[in-house]
Amino acid sequence: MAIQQSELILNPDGSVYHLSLKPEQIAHDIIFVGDQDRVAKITKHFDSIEFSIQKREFKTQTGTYKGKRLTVMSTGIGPDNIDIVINELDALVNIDLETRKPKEKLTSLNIIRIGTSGSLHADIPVDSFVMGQFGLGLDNMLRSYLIDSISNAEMENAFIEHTNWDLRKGRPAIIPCSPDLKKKMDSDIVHKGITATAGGFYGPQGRILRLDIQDRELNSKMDNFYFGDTRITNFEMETSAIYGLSTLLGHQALSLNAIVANRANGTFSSDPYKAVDELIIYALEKLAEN
Ligand code: R1P
Ligand code: URA
Repeated sequence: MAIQQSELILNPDGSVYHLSLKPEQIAHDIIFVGDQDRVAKITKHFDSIEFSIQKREFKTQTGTYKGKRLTVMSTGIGPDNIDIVINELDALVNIDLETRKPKEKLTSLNIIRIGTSGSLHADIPVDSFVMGQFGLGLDNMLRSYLIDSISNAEMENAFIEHTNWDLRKGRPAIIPCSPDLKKKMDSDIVHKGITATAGGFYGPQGRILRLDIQDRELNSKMDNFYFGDTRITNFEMETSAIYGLSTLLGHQALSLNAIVANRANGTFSSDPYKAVDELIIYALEKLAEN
C-alpha cells in the first residue's frame, strides 16, 4: 500500500517536507548537531561542499572531508525534532518517493551526533568529551513507538527504583549506541557512560530558576546511579531519541558531546566554542579513518 500524502508529505519539488532534501543530496555518513550555526563550523574543514539547504532549524550541507562524503545537519533542540529528522532521513533512503512504498532493499545510515551537554560528575570536567554508550530517554518521545525489543528493561527498572521515578512523568527508556560506531569513534580521552536525554533544559534537567520542580533530588540520585560499572555521565536533549529511532529503523547511531556545564560543581566552560571545535576535529578525524 502506498503511504498517503498526508502521512509522508513531499514539497512540490519532490523533497521531504521539513528537511527539504532529496535522496541524492545526502551521504551515507551523517553528522547531527543541534545548533544550525555549528554546521558551517564543521563544513569549513571540508575539501568541498556540494550542496547546502536550510528550512526552519534544519540546515544541511553535504560535501567531502579528506575524500569521505559526509552530510552535516542541524536538528534544532529536543527529541521532538529528532522524530522529524530521523523519519524523514529514513524516508529518503528507505522509501521510494515516487511509488510511496518502502523499498525491499534497505539502507543503513551512520549517524553521529556532535553536541553540547552538562556533566553530572565533578570528575567529568567542562571542556571534556563524553560518548553515550546508552541513551536514557526521560522525555517519552520514543514511547509512541514499539520499543520493548530494543530498550533495556532491566536497566530502566533499576533506574526507576533508584531514583523513585514518578511514572506520571512516563517510563524512562534506555537504548544502547551502535557497537560498531562506538569502536570507530572511541579513544582514551573520551568519557563513557549513559547520556540522559531530557525533554527540556530547565526543570526537566533539575534547574531551578523561579519554578519549583517535581524532584529536587533527581540530579544527585542520577549522579550516584550505577548499573554494574556504568553510570549516568551527562544531560542533554537528543541522544536517546536518536538511538531509539535509528535502531528501530536499522541505522547506526552514536552521540558525542562536549561538556559545557558541570552540574556537580556549578561551573560553565570559559570557552564552550573551543571545546566544540576540538570535538569536531576529533570526530572528523575518526570518521575519515578507514
Ligand atoms: C540546549 O542548550 C541544547 O544544547 C544541547 C542540548 O542537547 C540541546 O539541544 O545540544 P546542542 O548543542 O547540540 O544543541
Ligand atoms: N545542553 C543541555 O541540554 N544541558 C546542559 O546542561 C548543557 C547543554
